[in-house]
Amino acid sequence: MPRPFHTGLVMSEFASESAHTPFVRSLDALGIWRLNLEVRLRDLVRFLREQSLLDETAKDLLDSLRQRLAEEKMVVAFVAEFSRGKSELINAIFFSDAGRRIMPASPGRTTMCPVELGWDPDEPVGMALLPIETRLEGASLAELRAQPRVWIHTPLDIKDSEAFAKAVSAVMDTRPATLAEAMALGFWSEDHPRDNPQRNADGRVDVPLWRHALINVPHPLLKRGLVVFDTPGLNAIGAEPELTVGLLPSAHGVVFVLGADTGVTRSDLEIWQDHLTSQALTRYVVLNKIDALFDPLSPPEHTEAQIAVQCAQVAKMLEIPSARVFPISARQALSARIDGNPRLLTESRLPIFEEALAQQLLPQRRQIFEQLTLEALGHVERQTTHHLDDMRRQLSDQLVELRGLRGKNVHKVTVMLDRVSAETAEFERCIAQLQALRGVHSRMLKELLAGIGGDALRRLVDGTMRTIRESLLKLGARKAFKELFTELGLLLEEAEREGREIRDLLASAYTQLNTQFGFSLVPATPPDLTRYRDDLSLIERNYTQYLGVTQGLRLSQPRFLEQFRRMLLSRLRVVFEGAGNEVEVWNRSASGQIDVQLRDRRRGFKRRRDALERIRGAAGELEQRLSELEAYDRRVLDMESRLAELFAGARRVATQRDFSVHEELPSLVPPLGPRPDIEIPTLGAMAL
Ligand SMILES: Nc1nc2c(ncn2[C@@H]2O[C@H](COP(=O)(O)OP(=O)(O)OP(=O)(O)O)[C@@H](O)[C@H]2O)c(=O)[nH]1
Ligand SMILES: [Mg+2]
Repeated sequence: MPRPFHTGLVMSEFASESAHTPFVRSLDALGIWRLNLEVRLRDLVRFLREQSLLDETAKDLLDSLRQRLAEEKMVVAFVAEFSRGKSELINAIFFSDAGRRIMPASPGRTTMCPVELGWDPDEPVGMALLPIETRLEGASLAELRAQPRVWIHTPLDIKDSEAFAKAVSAVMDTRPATLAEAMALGFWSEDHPRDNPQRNADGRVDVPLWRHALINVPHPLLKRGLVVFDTPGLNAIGAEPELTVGLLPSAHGVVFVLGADTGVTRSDLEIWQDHLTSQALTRYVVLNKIDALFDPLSPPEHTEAQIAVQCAQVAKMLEIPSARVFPISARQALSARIDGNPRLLTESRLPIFEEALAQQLLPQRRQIFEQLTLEALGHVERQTTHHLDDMRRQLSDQLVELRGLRGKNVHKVTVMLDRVSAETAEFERCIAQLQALRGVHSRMLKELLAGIGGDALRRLVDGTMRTIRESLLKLGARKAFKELFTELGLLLEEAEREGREIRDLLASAYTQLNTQFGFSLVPATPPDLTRYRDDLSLIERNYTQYLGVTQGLRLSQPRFLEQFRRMLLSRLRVVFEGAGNEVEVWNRSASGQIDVQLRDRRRGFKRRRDALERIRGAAGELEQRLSELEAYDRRVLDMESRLAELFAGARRVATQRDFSVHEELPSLVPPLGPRPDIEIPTLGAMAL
């Protein structure tokens, strides 16, 4: 069998071989779908901008959606007791194209720190290692990510897979440490002797050199937004709480690996129960090393039956349906892919597992994007339609007004000019009311935002931490935690109530402004914060789970408690900042609406006056102005139909179910050219 790849391959060659796996194909299709959608949204934004229909809020909304589409990551984490074959499995799924093992995989403890594989084009190709000593400072991983200087950076030569693998082998690095040091770093605990590492002859123990490794490589899959986490076996999971409460819960899929040679051991079961039973996780259980069950002296059916029995046992012990257990051989799969041996690959059963990943994980991601996109499109479409309807209404009023001037004498025009001046003065009286409204509105908004702001959060969290510190018993900690989340939920409820109050204020002010000054202001519904409440419950579940496990006891160490506090605060901040942003966008769109209408109306008055003055000066002006307005009216109609086409196109792509068929781009609407600088006059028709 010819070897399809030799060592020393170029990264771009990865794609051709990887493209055969279903996971890769689906991820690719998801990538293409996102790209198509991104193109559609870009066209829509361009058109809206050219036609001056893109206000700040719509722009923010569409920009952030496009950014999410372009940058959104899909995180898959591999978790298990040591030596179950996590790293080997990652090699088989993602790195077989390198023609060799990239992630180190060997008997015994191998991967010593969590390894995050991803691609960020703004960073150089390479590896960044975070020294383990950073644990002593209590800073969370999330905080340290933003400080490139504390990481050790090593460039990676991805063209040379030998050198690549050699550099990556740094994730195995350890160094001897005294017991006191190991204890301070979280690798030795008198309370959990079973988890402690073996002591060397000199009484010291080996501790990992690194706390976290980031590998940044332009692998085709990583380029499509996949992030893969390889984690070290047991002990380190407990020692790094961030893994449990931050990383694993936010992963889109978690692969739990068991060994067919060992079955479900007590420590496998502990990891499963302590870390992977949260409802929100999409979990896959892999029974690896089925090749170990192969017995040359027995018929193949015998091995087959044994695999089935083991899978059933695993399912029973983990309390999951047996269809969620995937028997595979990572080693066979890797070697089959390196050697280009399809029979061995089928035997390894890896493709069945990959198919399952592809079938479930990716459509889930797609659905989330679809929903976000449809919400954003709906919002922007309502806004632009409203704007265009308004334009047409004003145009038709103006046409009626000017048509009424046909055959009238100069005196009539002068009378009309006076009326315009009087109306302008009358209209400008709205300014005082608008200012008063703005004052009340911004005060209410400020109060709302302060209620869910960083200070409020910190106060609550710090209070809880004090209680936890004082009540060293786990029970007290859990109770304090439960209360914290009840309080946090109340903050969101209060924000919603204040949001409704703002809506009521705006609604009554708008009604008055509309009748008195001819505005067409519409109050928008305040944002529904349910999503953030759901996020809170998820965080609560993860943290409560963490407090419930043996590792929770580590909280009695001040350093871990501090790290725990920072992590919790930073996760809560993300939730509350999200809620705050949504409230702000909603409020900005309310004030934006007033600004736009005010500006339009003022321009309208000015244009009307200019037009009338021109008409007074020259007889031909009236007809010319009328035909200008008629042409503009046709143009607005045209804009409407083109926009409808653009929105429909974006929706079509967003809701496209079949990943593999991607619609031919761009049957795009031909350019309409920028909107001419004709101002549309406003205000209702005046009888002459
Ligand atoms: N027979 C057999 N051995 C395997 C298989 N998969 C992995 N192994 C071997 O099992 C050992 C452990 O594999 P690793 O990939 O290092 O395991 P790990 O889960 O990453 O372990 P840690 O990094 O220590 O947490 C290595 O020697 C692998 O070659 C398999 O499918 N069959
Ligand atoms: Mg490993």
